Amino acid sequence: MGTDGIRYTSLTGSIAEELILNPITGVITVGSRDKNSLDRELSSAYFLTAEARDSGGRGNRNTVQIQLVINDVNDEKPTFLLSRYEGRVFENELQFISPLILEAKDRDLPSKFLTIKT
Ligand SMILES: [Ca+2]
Ligand SMILES: [Ca+2]
Repeated sequence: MGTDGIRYTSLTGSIAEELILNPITGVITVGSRDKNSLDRELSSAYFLTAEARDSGGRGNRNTVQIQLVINDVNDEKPTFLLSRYEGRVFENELQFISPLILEAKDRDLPSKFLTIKT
């Protein structure tokens, strides 16, 4: 049956249930159940194993490893390290008694497009 008889018969791994393997074409797509299931902030890469069999999916089998890399998007908002900040300044003064510094962090990767040069 040659190449025409090859079927892509299984996809296994920690997030295999989130993906769909077309048994005829071998195309792997993301399932539509939950688009938030691929979260770079949880894991930036996954490993899967795919299997192919000849003779219409009933013959000899072989497997291949797949590394799926999750590229980052800016989907996390900044979070402040404190829930509330307080500053104090004497009236008629221009400077705070002690510096008032906000600090926030963001779980996304650093942006490649927003660089501030001084
Ligand atoms: Ca962000
Ligand atoms: Ca992100």
